[in-house]
Amino acid sequence: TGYNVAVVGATGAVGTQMLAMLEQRDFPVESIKLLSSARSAGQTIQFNGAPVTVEEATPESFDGVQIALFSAGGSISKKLAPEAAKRGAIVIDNTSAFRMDEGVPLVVPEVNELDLQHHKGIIANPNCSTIQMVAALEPIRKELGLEKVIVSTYQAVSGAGVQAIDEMKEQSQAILNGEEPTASVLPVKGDKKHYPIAFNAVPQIDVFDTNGYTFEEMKMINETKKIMHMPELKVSATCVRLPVETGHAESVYIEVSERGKNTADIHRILSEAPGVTLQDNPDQQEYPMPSTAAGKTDVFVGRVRKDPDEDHGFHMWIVSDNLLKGAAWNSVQIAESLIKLKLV
Ligand code: 11C
Repeated sequence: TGYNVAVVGATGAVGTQMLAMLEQRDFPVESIKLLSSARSAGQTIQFNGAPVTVEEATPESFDGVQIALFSAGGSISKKLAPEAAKRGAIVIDNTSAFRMDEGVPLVVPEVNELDLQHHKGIIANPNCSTIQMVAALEPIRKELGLEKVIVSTYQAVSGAGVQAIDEMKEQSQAILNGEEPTASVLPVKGDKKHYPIAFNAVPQIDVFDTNGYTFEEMKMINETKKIMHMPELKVSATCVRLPVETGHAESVYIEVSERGKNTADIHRILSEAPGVTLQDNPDQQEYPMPSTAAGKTDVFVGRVRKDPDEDHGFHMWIVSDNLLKGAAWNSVQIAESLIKLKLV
């Protein structure tokens, strides 16, 4: 006995990891449907040791489906998630299509699992860079209060999909061969200009809003307030892409409400926090890095320091696998929470 599950975008960077997470967690799957755009349909993918053919996603694909995990881009979600919900499926959507909609819970289970109780058929999985940050900040907020967050990100190319990873590798090879690298995907597929990411750092993730921030930065700002139920929280973000394949890193400055706390207090809170691993031992040169966080489901935090001037200010370095806790694992974790809370 299990659930009829559909994965939309099954051939993509996140979809592939969703299947891996379902397998790894031994998720109770009665039947699985692998769905994609017409372009990727027809491929065969192994799931739990059996071959499954990828089908083109249509509204009818969701007849009889109980849990639908979407990660095939915002326009497919906009079109098909309501169709799936109409047919009785609970949609866990990994795109930005519905995140800020009022009736749609935006959930990181360690932070706001109970928001799932208010779902109306669609649940949104937050942006990867937001998820890892709020997972680390919520336990601090609970104990010390939180007033301000300033984050700078160091994001991996896998966040932009398989084509971006390929592009980075080809560019690296070209540069090592003494050739001129070409770029056609990053910073944003379809934008006016493209720059090589290999041997570079690009301060643009997603397109620019009219206020000078990118959409990725605005996602971090708006999603953080929604997930933490803190419309009044002061948040600002600068999002930067680095030539790292997997694992987003973030330098985060926070101001807590309580005065007179120190690094040891933050260490104690984080060492007890669910889904968080404290990795902070400067004596031993121990700190989180994308290379050590990739492939793991936890959020890793290190380099915790009290601000030299601000009594209630702290700095930290937060790293997590953007395809796992940032996407596939958080989505599967939401599905597990739905079962636990008897909402499916
Ligand atoms: C990136 N954070 O690293 C983006 C990818 O809204 O789900 C995730 C985009 C999203 O490029």
